[in-house]
Amino acid sequence: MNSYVQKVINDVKERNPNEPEFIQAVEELLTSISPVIDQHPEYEKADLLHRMTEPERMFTFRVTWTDDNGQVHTNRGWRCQFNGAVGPYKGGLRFQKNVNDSVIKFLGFEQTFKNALTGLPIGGGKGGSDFDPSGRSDAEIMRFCQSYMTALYRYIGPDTDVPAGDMGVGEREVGYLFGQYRRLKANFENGVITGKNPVYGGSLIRPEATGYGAVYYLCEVLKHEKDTIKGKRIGVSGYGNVAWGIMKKAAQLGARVTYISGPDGYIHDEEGVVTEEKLDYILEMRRTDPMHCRSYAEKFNCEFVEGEKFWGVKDVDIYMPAATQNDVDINSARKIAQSGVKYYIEVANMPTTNEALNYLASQTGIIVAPSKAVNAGGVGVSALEMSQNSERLPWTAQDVDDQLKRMMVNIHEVSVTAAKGYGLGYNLIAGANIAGFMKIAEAMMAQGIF
Ligand code: 2IT
Repeated sequence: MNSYVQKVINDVKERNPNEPEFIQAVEELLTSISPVIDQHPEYEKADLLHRMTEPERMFTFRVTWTDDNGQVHTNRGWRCQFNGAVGPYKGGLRFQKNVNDSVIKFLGFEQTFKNALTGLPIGGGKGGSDFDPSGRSDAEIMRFCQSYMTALYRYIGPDTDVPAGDMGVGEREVGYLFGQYRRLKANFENGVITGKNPVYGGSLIRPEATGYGAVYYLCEVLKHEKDTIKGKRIGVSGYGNVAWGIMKKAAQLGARVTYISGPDGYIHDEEGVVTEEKLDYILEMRRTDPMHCRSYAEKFNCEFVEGEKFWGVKDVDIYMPAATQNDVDINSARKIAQSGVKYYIEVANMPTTNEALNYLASQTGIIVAPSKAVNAGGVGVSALEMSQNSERLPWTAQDVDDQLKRMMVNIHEVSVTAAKGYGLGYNLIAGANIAGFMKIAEAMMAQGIF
């Protein structure tokens, strides 16, 4: 490995000792762009890698709110404005108990390169809170969101930093957050946040975009392998918004999602989550009980395996981890390799440990696609939402979907080209990392030293 890359990885470890997820994301990216640094000594002179691994700005704030019984609670809020070299900071808010500095920082780092890959002018950011929304009433969620936005609104804006949803933040939360922003600023800047209801400026297809984009990207991989999506069985971990989009698009294209999973176990539905009734139930199950998917098996009379993950089952053609970070470790990866599956398409942000990812990509013959490329359609359509807001003209669903498809074809294409340019063959991980990195690197180099 390049010695400057090695030094920066060591320094990041030393500087961020309690941030394993952040270190993991940095190590993954820097390892893969090492050949680029070999060819660009000017990047070391400009100390580009230390600069790129330190957020431009990151802050925490207190979020106090009152529950329905009059009890006051105090949570911590975060916003990480990681890199603004190619556009206003852009990235979601995650409301989940396990959110901490490391999680926010890794997500902001990943977001920077993902957003660069979309080809649209958006920098990288992320935020959230350790607030646990489960079991909270609508009124509690509203008060929490209002308090959160009261602390944040001075530091964001349509040309500054544009949050969106992530885990625990959907259209309802985005609505409360935007309402409070509008109230505090006494204006209508709906480009300040994406993932809105279309009735006040949200984009059509945004709810589906991450999942649809992932399937469009998958189609490009299959095309490259002279294969087709028709008839394919897909195992998707998770059953959130992203997994739902995958199920819907897979069904439209003649494939089917036959395994899904939740924190409580996994479901095997050999017929696939393909009917409108089943797809609607996925959304309802998510809304009413985000921790359990068992009820799907009861309702549709299929197998439920309690407390297990499905990695390793042999009756699928494609694995798509779409739950959360580090869902697949080396043990799961070994089972996946033994299953004989040919495609491993990451969807959630950093769903695979580095050990597992390296193993799958280099020792198994499985084609591995990285999340920062595969899930970029979500934030890509968020950028299209920003365009619609600034032109004050909503686009049709067809317009958005066409752009999304083109974006995913392009992300695959630039990744393939970038990897080939460094003699790495059909390496989608290195390709995505190199292509995203080069865009950020060139923008930073052009803007002087800071
Ligand atoms: O991880 C992600 O890309 C998101 N949560 C979406 C971010 C966005 O700004 O739409």
